[in-house]
Amino acid sequence: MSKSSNSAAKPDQPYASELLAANGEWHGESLTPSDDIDALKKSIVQHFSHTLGRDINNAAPQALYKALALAVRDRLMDQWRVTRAETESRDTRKTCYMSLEFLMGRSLSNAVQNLELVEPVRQALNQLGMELEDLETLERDAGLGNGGLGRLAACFLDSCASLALPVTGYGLRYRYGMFRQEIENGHQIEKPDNWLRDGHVWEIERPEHTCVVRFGGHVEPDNSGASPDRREWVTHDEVLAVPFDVPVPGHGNDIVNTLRLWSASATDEFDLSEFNAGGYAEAVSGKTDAENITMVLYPNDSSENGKVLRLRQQYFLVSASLQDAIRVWLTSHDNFDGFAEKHCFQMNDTHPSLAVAELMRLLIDEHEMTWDDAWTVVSSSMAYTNHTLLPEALECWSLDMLQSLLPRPIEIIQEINRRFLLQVAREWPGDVAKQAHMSIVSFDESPVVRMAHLAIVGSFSINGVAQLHSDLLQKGLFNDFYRLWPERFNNKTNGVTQRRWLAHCNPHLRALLNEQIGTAWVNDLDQLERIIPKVDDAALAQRWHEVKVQNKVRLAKLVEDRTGVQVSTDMLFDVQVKRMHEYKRQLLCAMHAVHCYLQIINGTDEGAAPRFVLIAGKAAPGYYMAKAIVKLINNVAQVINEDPRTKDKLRLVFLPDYNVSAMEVIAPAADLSEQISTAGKEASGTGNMKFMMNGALTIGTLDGANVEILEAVGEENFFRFGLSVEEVEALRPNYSPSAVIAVEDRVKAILDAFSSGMFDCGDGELLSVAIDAACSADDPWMTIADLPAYIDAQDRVSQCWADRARWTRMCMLNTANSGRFSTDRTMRDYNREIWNLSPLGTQPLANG
Ligand code: 26Q
Repeated sequence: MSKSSNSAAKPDQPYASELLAANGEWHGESLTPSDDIDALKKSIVQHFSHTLGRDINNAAPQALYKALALAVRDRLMDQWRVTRAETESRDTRKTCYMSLEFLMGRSLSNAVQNLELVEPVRQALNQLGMELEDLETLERDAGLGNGGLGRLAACFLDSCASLALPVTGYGLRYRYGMFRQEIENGHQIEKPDNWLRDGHVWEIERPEHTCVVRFGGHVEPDNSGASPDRREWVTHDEVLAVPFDVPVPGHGNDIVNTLRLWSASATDEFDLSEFNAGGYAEAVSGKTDAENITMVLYPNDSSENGKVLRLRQQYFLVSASLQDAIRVWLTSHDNFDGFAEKHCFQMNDTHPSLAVAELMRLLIDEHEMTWDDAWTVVSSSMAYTNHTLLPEALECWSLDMLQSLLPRPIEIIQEINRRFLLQVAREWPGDVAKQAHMSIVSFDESPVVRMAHLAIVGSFSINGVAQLHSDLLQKGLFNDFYRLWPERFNNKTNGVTQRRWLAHCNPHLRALLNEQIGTAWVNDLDQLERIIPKVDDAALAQRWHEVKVQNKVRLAKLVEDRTGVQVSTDMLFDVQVKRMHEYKRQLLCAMHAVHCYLQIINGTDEGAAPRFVLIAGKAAPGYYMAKAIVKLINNVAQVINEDPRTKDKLRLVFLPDYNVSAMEVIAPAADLSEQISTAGKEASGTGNMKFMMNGALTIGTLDGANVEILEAVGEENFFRFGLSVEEVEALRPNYSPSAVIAVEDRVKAILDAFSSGMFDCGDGELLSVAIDAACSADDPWMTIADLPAYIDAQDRVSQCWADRARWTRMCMLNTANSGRFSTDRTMRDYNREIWNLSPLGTQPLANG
């Protein structure tokens, strides 16, 4: 679509004329063709007055945002149609990325940027008397994810579109996304996130592609003779899956991929028995059961494990998505020859792993394939990404529940398992323990289905998300499977999209980089290395520093608006933002803040950098300990911030409601990035990459992708501390926090301060729960073991901070070496080693 398809005529609606008259025409210089600006203006005004039916005399800001968003969306539509037509009609391989979460954040600024319309839009708005930044912030985040895994899926979509890879995202359209977090009296309070309340401009409903998903019932033999393996699933519990498509624009390449989100809707077949008994209203209200399926995103919460609604969500997603892929295939094929070669179904963790059974069911029961042929298709098109090593996070579903909700899929899972166990028995003859250990269905009295085992058995590719994590999967958690099928295992280190996480969120640094090395880095992040020869340029370093200060001003304002706490931009901005979890050890960060505070009140703080410690993140609503840590941080913050002795020296803030948009303000302003998980527990981390890209220095353990960040930037530009994975495991049996406390005065002083009641603020119970857990020899996270090394590392940070030239040079080197943490690199890796897609607009690969 051309960028200036409309003529430059002045808008002719009365309200539009008023709008222009009121604000005056703009007469500035512009590099953008004025017809483009005029066309945008006309479109904005047209949507405002006609699509939205609003009156400029009392323009609600939301309507102004929407009018702009619609004008931008219009410019995606033609490209979207073309991309969809090519993706669906080309007889080449495509990927369906299946995920229960897509944490998209805001879309307007992303679309404007990827369409390369920033300047025309800015000018059109200026001429209408508005600012792009003001309208952008009116958009609600699409918070359809918990954290890392969901945001990763969103970054993947951006990179795939930008690389012109035919990848469709499949997810759920939750009515309520990730809860909003409020802090009351130091406690986390959850509020529903009704993100669709004002409508969502970025989705197009496609009722014509509605699918039916079935639940419950029972299975009967099939007498049709269509396939020997076919069975009849008799059920009357049907739910409609209605797709809502969200455009995913590539950067500057005319590609618009699709994120297809399914919404559950009741069929119009009411419960006839109720209906005939005169219970019309009762019959209709039965609909809510079906519609509840996509009502709410589950927070990542072990207390929610095993909930039947979550299982319904998972099956609903995979059944609808696979039916959709098959529907598209059958529009241009009359059999399944070649289907496996032309599809890859990438499962984002085990959440969509029922896909293995569901694709078997669809092929055998609905498309008359034999078991063996169907298994060939499934096991050569499914791929599984693991995101966790924590055993408690591995999904298991009770066999009973599966049997009553999904009687046919569970039958298939049992048969997959039966055949798999024969293979195990051939490999390890007579080793029943091995069979018990590897079995998909556990050998317990109340058996459970281990979803990771199902995913592994059904997939041709199994990957971890950072080198260390992938190594640990092969050596530990999945070792038996690795020994059986080494060729299936691989690593794909995570990344983040630099379009959102540098170019968009850090406009001052973007401008400086553009001036120094040109703009090619936006699509080729390795170009950032061209900064390396310039890191000793003092004038450039000064400007780099000034950019950071500007970003700190912006964050300081956000912090003051949300918490009332004022912070100076002269302070070291020391930031830990991520989900609240014991393994991430926010407690370590809080304990260091207490250490700094004690030094100040004891007058022993010489050499300590003035610090603003910022912590943010949501605790799962049922995660008692994580909530206790939130309360602890808030109490410590209150004491520190109210003590006049800390003025200009120390601030601690817990920023409520951390989300994607908050991170867009936080990452560019951070000086120090806290990546301090217990070694071996954080699969990768992606916040670590966002901070590095924006030139923050990392204080971190050798965990997840931190290892690769350190490798990229060098020991001298990274504050490494703490036990390694091997050291953690070696120490664990003899771990004794009290032995550490006995020889470490600094640690003892911190714990004494807590036990003195200094931070109780009227209720200290929750605090002692958190502190006692850390002081227990059974503390799995070994916080106290790493505390002395952490304080030492923070002292090195303080020393370094005192030498601003050195500090800034290190920051520049961090940005310069962040190229490999682009999801463009990650997606090329997936494509080279798993997907094998040929980019849209090119000739298919020879084997494609
Ligand atoms: C489980 C059961 C019931 C309901 C929800 C869940 C659930 C939901 C979300 C379980 C896990 C998640 C999310 C996990 C996650 O975000 N993992 C992170 O993935 C990132 C991307 O690979 C990594 O960088 C992080 O290290 C990893 O923690």
